[in-house]
Amino acid sequence: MSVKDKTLSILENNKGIYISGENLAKELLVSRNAIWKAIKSLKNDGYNISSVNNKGYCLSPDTDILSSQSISKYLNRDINYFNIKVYKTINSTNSAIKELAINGEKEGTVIIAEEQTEGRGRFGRKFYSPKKTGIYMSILLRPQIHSSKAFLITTATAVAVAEAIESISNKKAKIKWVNDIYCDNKKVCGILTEASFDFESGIIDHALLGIGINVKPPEEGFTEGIKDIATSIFDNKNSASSDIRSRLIAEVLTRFWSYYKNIENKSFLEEYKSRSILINKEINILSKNSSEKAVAIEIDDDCRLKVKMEDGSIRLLSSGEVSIRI
Ligand code: BT5
Repeated sequence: MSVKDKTLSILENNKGIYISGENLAKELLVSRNAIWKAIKSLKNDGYNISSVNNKGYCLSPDTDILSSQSISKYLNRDINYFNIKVYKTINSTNSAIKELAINGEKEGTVIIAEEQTEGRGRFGRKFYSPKKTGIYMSILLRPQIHSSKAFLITTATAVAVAEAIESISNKKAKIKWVNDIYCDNKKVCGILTEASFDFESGIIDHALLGIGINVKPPEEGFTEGIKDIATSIFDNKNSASSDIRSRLIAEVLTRFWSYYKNIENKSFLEEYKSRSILINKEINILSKNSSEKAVAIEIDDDCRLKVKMEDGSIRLLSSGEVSIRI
């Protein structure tokens, strides 16, 4: 870690508290001039750090900038599995992590962005990713599981996100099969898992787990196309603490990791089923060229949605094939 990164780490852990340049220099075993340079560079990055003679430096408690330091302070020390990289703006965190995956990057690398210019959903759809109010992150995974079980990654993540949302807010989080999280009957989160596997064995080489969460209302509101279906966890940007996104990321990572370690045990499946908003509801099954009505009956242990069609026939839907509209 550079002096700048280490300085930020100390300031993040002591937000609102003055620390003298001398103490910072002592702790990091560098000169006071090196600390001064690090602070200057952090200020250039937008950090509000006040410097007062005889007191030292203080990071404003209102700081709302994502960094690996702002997130790591909420991660339990034994979760040193994640290597977190944060970008101000990026086209898509899934696209960025794909490049790393192809170049052999190891499991546990996480790319997070303050904003995405080309955030992606499933089937080529877009994911609106405005700056400063949401979480856009992708995790590189190398699970040694068969590609037919890739759905477990999305399922475990949906439960991890729903639980994480409830741990930092007073909202109830529900799951819309297969990859959406809903609060107050509107979508707050979408999950996009893209996997590449060995053709001969069918074993996954890498999976790119993308998670997009609307945490606070976007500054310019939701776009026309989604304003009736999308919402954010917090209704008002002032009702959430400044570091809420960092806390939420840490909660998601921690919960996801605990499920992912033993993913084939499916310990999250019952929770997934119980949070479903589709059961007993009339739904529209959308595939490439058609829309059919049905009633959702249950989710089975392979996470397929069992539905009753209008003609009374029963169908089992797999996640990769269809979308559901309520
Ligand atoms: C998803 O697809 O919801 C998966 C979204 C995954 C986004 C993450 S962000 C980090 C990573 N990098 C990426 O590029 N992507 C991942 P799907 O189920 O296909 O839903 C897409 C649909 O959700 C759109 O067609 C809109 O109707 C709606 N939508 C778009 N943006 C939204 C938003 N911010 N909040 C709620 N709904 C949205």
